[in-house]
Amino acid sequence: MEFIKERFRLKAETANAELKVLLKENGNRKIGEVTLSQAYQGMRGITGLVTETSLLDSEEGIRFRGYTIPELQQKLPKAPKGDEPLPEGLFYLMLVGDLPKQEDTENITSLWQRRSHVPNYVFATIDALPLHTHPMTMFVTGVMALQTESNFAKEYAKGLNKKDYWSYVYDDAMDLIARLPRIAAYIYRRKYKNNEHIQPNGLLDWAGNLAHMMGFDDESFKELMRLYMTIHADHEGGNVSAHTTHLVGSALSDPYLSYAAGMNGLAGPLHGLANQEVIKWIYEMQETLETKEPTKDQIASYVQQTLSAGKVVPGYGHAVLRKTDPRFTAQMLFGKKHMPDDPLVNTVWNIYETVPPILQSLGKIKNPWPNVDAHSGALLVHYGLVEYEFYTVLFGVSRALGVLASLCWDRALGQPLERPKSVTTEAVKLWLQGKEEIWE
Ligand code: CMX
Repeated sequence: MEFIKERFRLKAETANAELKVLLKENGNRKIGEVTLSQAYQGMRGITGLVTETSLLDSEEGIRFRGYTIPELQQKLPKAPKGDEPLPEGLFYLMLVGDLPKQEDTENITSLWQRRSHVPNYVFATIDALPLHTHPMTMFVTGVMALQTESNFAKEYAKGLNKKDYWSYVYDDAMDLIARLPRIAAYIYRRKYKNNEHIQPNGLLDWAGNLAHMMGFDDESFKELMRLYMTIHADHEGGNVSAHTTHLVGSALSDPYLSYAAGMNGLAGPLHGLANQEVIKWIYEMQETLETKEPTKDQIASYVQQTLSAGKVVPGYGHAVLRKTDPRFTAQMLFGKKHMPDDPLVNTVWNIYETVPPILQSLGKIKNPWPNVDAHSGALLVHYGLVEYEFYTVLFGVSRALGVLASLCWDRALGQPLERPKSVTTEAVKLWLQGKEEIWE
């Protein structure tokens, strides 16, 4: 058994035993109440999910297995001469629950390299789509074509003991994560680089190889990819991509089906697609104002135009966070280190100084601060990755680490089919009139 699989098995075995006792002794304790507004308004603040890999604090931001992003930057293993954490290490941390050693991340790099073969029919399936297809549609199509490779689906069809679900989900998760950079890079080169593809480099780490296959061999771009793949990986369980992957997986849909479903959610403009929307919005602002470097006053007037047109300011606001997203801050620090004079990056920082007070003054927006998507595009543009429709694919490759590590835990802990109760407004009205008992 692979070393990481064996460590995960041992952790899951202990966790399962602890959970049985915990639920036996405390299963009836209440962890919250649900208001009518919550049922109607996107279930904000309802605690109804268990996700082991990360936890989001509205003031402080994300912690992965207890570690903040700056702590991960300090404690996770790095590439030779690199400063940024290797996403392999974050995956280990999320799956096993402990900080990895350098050799653990190196071993994961090798495991993913060995598992990274993508059959030709997957590329042919992507090729069948017209070139104007959005990269996220190509990406999900590629993942779906790859579903024929699912070990879980094959074994389930033969008849699988539920105690062994986790083992095949783990194998699928590892295969899928290993193959995603190939698929993403293929889409990028097909759509934007004249179909001229670049073979993987067997000496590179997972994120470094993605950069290489996309055609970006600059060392600091590889560092950006390592940071990018780390900070976008997970944001606890209730966000659309994580929750969808978990929900679809609860039907015992295999990891390919579950992850593809999650990616369809990530492709929405209020979620991961916001990263392309931010750059698109900045380009439109530059065009409207006829300047590449708008002043803060000009930005403020453009923000007002956006709001009066009934649109959202992309990259700002969050369903849970109530402060500047530490994923934004991590990217800002990367920008200050690698490209402090880049005009677009400086515009992102000027927007950061301009937008929050305007949003705050509206009185209805719960979080006027930037989220992860407000910054990522400008860093990519700096290195020449200007094709912003592609950005959500990068987010998606990273998000695989968190949602698939979580899916392994879901099956290892025997999480059941998810099926919350819904009500009709008619039933609510009757309940308010005292004519309906609390519904079953
Ligand atoms: N610009 C303009 N209006 C905004 C806004 C923004 N950035 N953020 C929130 N609002 C509005 C909402 O649309 C809502 O308006 P109505 O009452 O008229 O419907 C009101 O403010 C209250 O919303 P909220 O409770 O503060 O925010 P939600 O939890 O409903 O929504 C989010 C959160 C992220 C969807 C929202 O802030 C938004 O649309 N932001 C812009 C898109 C974005 O950046 N998404 C990426 C999030 C991170 C990620 O998942 O990648």
